[in-house]
Amino acid sequence: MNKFLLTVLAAFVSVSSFSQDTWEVGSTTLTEYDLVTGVQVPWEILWGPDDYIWATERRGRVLRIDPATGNYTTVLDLTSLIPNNCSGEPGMLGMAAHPDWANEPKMFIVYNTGGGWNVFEQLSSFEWNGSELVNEEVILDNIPGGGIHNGSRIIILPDNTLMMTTGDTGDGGASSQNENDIAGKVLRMNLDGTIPADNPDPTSLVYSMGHRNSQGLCLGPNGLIYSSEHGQSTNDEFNIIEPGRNYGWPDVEGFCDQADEAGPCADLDVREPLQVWSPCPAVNGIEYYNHPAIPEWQNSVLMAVLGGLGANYERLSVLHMSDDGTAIESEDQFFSEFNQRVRDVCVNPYTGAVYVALNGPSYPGQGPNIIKEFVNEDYMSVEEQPTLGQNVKLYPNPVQDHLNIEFTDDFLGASFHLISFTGQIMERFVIAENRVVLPVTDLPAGKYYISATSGSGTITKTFIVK
Ligand SMILES: [Ca+2]
Ligand SMILES: [Ca+2]
Ligand SMILES: [Ca+2]
Repeated sequence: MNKFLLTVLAAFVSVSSFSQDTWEVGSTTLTEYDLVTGVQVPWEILWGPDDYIWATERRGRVLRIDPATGNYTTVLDLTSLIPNNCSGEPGMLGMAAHPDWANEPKMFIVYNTGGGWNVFEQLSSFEWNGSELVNEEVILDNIPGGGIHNGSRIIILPDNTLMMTTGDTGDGGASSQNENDIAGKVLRMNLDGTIPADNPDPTSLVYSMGHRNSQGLCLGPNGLIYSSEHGQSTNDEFNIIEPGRNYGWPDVEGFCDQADEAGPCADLDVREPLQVWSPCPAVNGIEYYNHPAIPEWQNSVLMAVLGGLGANYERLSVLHMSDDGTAIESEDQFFSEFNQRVRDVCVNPYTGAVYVALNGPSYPGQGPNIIKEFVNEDYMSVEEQPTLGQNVKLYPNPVQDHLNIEFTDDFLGASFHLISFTGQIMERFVIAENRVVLPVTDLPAGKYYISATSGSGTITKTFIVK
């Protein structure tokens, strides 16, 4: 038996012997894993064209994560440019991959610079050279920014144009209704930042207007474009984005259902949302789900929900769509038990697993955070993915006396840290052998994680002391 097979077999045995948390979704059982622990406010997570998960951290870093092992490397670090010590809403935000990755391996990334309320926003592309993102090219700069309400999600449309949401920068919505201001809008541009000839106004990047602060954007079926949008204190919205339409803010919030909204609704021909939520639960990243691995979630939009300022409503919402995608028929809610702001979601196209980025218990989010995986293992066993590169395994888990930690060869001579669940480094160890036995009898009961780093990247693994 060769070494690769042995590794796969060992992985199978150790995974199946763990007692992991599971979640019932109809007749499907989802098993929960901590893919990565100890990251700092993961904002965008996406499944990349290279079959890695790419994540922005709001503080200004891009991580590239092996979904099979959780091994990650930091491939871009702009933390020195991020406003306000990376502590507020501005930071590194949305990201999308170039649609022709094989020939043009580039990531498009939105980030803020400046400080205080003197904040700017820009969209840049970076080239992937196989180990990091380099050669920044500015696609669009001087986008108005603020201490709050900077958007911004980006997606690539099927016609290879780029769509970007911008926030009203906290100006009360003056920019949102000013067609000459690119704040408070959905923008559409060619990949070099120029204006597509078939935009609603061929001299403007503006695709739709009257937005407050949209932080969710995804493609649906039949060419539909979905967007989630933060309301002020009521009327979080879920919209279908249509060219040249006005979405009402600040004259109209949510539906055209108040006496004083009748005038602006008619004058601006306001496009009403599909659904609203009041008080605002703070709707965020969205992804269309149609994978057979979780049949109960097919033809739905998975929507990350931060929880609102009172931190009462955090969850992953599953919005079940009508057959034609133009209406929400019902909503299911999951994972409010974590009491964690849910920021974004992405999907493994092979296994149908869903990844969820958590941002801490309260506004505006703080680390250390987890990116969790929820997978139907009955489905995954049909379509096994090979384990690539370095790995770390812990067992037993939960543990009472001695934790066994197995490291692949890359880690020999490197070190690992034992870290409390709130992020304090408790101890550092040098990795001299493939298997390390860590006595845990002196540790108070609770959750911990280890973080091991070699030249090939970092792996974090969570464990529980009983
Ligand atoms: Ca995403
Ligand atoms: Ca609206
Ligand atoms: Ca209304």
